[in-house]
Amino acid sequence: MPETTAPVPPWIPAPRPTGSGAVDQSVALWSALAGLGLREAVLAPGSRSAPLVYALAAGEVDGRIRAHVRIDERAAAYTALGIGRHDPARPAAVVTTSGTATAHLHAAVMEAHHSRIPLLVLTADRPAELREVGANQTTRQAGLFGSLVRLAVDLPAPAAEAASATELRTAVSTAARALAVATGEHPGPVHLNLSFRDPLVPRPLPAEPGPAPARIVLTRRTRPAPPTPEPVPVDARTVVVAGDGAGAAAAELAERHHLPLLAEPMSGARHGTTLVPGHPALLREVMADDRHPLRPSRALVLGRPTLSRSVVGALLGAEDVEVIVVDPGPDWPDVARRAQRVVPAAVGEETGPVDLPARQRHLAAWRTAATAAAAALPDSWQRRAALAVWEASTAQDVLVLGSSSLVRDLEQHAGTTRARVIANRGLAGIDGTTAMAGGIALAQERAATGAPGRVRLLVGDLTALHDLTGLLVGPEEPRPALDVIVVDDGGGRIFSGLEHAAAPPALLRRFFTTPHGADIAAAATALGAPAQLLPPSALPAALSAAGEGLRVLVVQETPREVSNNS
Ligand SMILES: Cc1ncc(C[n+]2csc(CCOP(=O)(O)OP(=O)(O)O)c2C)c(N)n1
Repeated sequence: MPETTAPVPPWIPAPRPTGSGAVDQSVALWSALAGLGLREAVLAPGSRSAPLVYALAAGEVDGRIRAHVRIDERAAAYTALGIGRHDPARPAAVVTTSGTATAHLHAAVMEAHHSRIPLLVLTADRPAELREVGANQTTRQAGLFGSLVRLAVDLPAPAAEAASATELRTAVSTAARALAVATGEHPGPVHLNLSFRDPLVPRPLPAEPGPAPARIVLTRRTRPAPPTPEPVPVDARTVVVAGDGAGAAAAELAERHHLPLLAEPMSGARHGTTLVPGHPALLREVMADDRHPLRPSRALVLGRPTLSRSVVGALLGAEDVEVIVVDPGPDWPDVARRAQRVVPAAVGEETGPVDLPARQRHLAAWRTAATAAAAALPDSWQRRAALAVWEASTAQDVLVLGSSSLVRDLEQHAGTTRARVIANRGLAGIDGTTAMAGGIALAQERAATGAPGRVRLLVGDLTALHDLTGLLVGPEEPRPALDVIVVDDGGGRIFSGLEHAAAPPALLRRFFTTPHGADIAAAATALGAPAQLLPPSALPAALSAAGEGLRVLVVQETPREVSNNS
């Protein structure tokens, strides 16, 4: 079902009275959001949010917003986050009932804030007369997300039987503002706390429904224009660092000036002729030696680098390296607090004459030395599994990476890619990853004009176990077409590579590695996701086998029992 972009109407029809002010208001709200281009809503079951459910089926809204239902609110929120990640111009709404349900959205809201992903959070609440009096499932959820949201509105409940013209106009204008802010200059999450008074369901109308306005103005805010590039100095000893979200601009900048490109896997810039694959190990050597011939004197930083200490600490923290950050947002990355300039977008300006052959030799030296430094690192089956998934991903595909060692294996050892690579690097949580990838897969399928590329998720076993409910997609729900590849090495491998490796083995094992003994393939199967258990050698063939729907490939070095439950 490819998407179409309909023009935004200047107004929406006022909802036909439903006998419930809460449902009237919800119809107006969805109708406004649909008019402004919102296409997807992820809902978790609950009673207080019922008006929003009934309203989705109302004639004014029906068929314009696709609904997805998830039992776990965290999975619902991460699914919505994934939809917004796929196309930030088309964010999704997540809807919950009141009470503890709202707290389960917090992690996804945090990630959306730090990753600048639009996300519309709609929480249902009791009206003012039922707050702070011990009413069931009623808590202080207005403003719950604090400074993590770009906008928080606690909308009063409309009148019980019918929403007034002012109440409807307020809901519509608030929804329009929320969507505009979420997708505006500083994209991110917004929160509407919606109070609903009984009745929560449509009811037979009284004989004389009150007068309703014929139509309600729909505010459309102009999208922010892309920033104007500003000149930034470049010379032979400049490198380009591409972190999360850098995009192709980083690769273009590096290529135009023949500069070494140090690009993270999910930078959107892991391509081009100047990419230095395997840069982290080399950079450790380079930055440890003041007189190293490859030592840079300037770093242009695009996107937000988080993966390698050799980049974030050693390079960007070095006294002899001038740091220029290219970022349009107010929360630009500058962990070492050494950025001399921040520009919203950049165009390189050579500081002197360019000796092209010398620059090409310099670049070749970077690439050769990086390959040698990477080759000296110990091999692992986990790395080979990660590379198999990387190499299976073509330009039409999306590869979603969990947070942990696999993304670092790829940063160190993967080559170029034209696939879209996505990771929750906002806070690098191991939570919600499967649900987020599911959201991406749903959006990918909807946006495709032809056959959609395959969406694959690559995660460690703890990350997979942390979000098992991300696999729980009910039989009546649109099903994401997603391959979940779990590299199951019996716990968190990452900690053995950090300073904790020096801890007593029993302590490292129990408190950091966290062995679990869980049968992930069986758990996935129990949740309705077909699963296979396989050795690393069988992964390439399993990846190329035509996958349909949601399937889980659990890779173990020596599978406890090679099975095929699919
Ligand atoms: C929600 C959350 N809790 C804890 C962490 C800390 N953490 C980072 S990586 C990791 C272990 C991940 O293990 P696994 O998914 O098996 O990947 P591996 O390290 O084996 O590659 C943990 C617990 C986190 N990032 N997010």
